[in-house]
Amino acid sequence: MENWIDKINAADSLEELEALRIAIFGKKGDLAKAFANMKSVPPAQKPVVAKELNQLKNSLMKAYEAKKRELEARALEARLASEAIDVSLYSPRPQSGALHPVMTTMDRIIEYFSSMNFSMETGPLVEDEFHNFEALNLPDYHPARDMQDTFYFKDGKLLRTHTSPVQIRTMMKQKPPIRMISPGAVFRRDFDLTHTPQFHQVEGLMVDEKGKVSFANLKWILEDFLHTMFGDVDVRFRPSFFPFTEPSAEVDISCIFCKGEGCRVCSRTGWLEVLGCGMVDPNVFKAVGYENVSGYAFGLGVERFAMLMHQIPDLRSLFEGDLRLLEQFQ
Ligand code: 2NL
Repeated sequence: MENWIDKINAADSLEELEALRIAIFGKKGDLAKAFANMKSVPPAQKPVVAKELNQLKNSLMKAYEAKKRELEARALEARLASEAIDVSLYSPRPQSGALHPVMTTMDRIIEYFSSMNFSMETGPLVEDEFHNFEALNLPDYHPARDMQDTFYFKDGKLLRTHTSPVQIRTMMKQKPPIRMISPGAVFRRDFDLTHTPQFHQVEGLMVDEKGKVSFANLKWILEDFLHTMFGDVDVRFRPSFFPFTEPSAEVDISCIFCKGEGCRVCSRTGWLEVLGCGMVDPNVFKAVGYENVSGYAFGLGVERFAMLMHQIPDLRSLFEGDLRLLEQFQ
């Protein structure tokens, strides 16, 4: 019985100590056996033996409890050490996405026109012929309505080919004055080096009582807008034609790559076309039920703006999802 104390003191793990507990204090353990042997002790000696046995039991208990506390404390220390977090440890930054350059460009365009008190309007991508064509002075024999350029559905509906139907819808539900932009996706059956079937436009429209909105107002705001977007560039207006504006103009900036010297990007002209615009054609106002008003409108392609602002040479790199391009815009 005596060396149990030594064995308890020498125990090096909680498992080892538990085995000792069962061997000493268990139902079939040494102490149980010793107490059972009391039967064969002569009655006169029983009190003395019983006292000794109880003292032995108490000292074994004490040794066991002390060892248990010690081993448990040691186990806790080990766990604290192994689970500790080193907050000074280097950790790589989690991968995070970023807005696509077409969207950040669109945001900058929206930001400019918001600062000029233009409201932002949106509308459906699936349109009808009236809002996408007829109301815009594009009669049904007009080549722009050709199956070649437009995605048609079986029921005669179509994917909008520009965001102008949003202006038509806004004019039909609101009275002048109107000062709005319509940013969004548009669709054309066109897919080659410089065209994608889906791209993005921002169009603008300002309408007020007849005589209040002039071509001079249009010229001023587009020049201010282009200087905000491209910095110190020259701006020129060239006469042009759109079915929905009269007079119409296309707007160029001096080439930002060669500063107007002439290079491959500007086809040696020194100029880059960036906008179309004009005074809203009276037939458009007739279609939406407006009388005695005048207004200007303009439209631009966001992909083209993004490419020029970030000097991206190939349109396709905007849509291939190549991380080497996208990571440059984090
Ligand atoms: C371009 C040319 C343009 C418009 C869009 C417009 C809309 C209404 C009435 C009159 Cl509701 N005009 N939009 C006007 C002139 C040009 O876009 O080159 N876009 C990429």
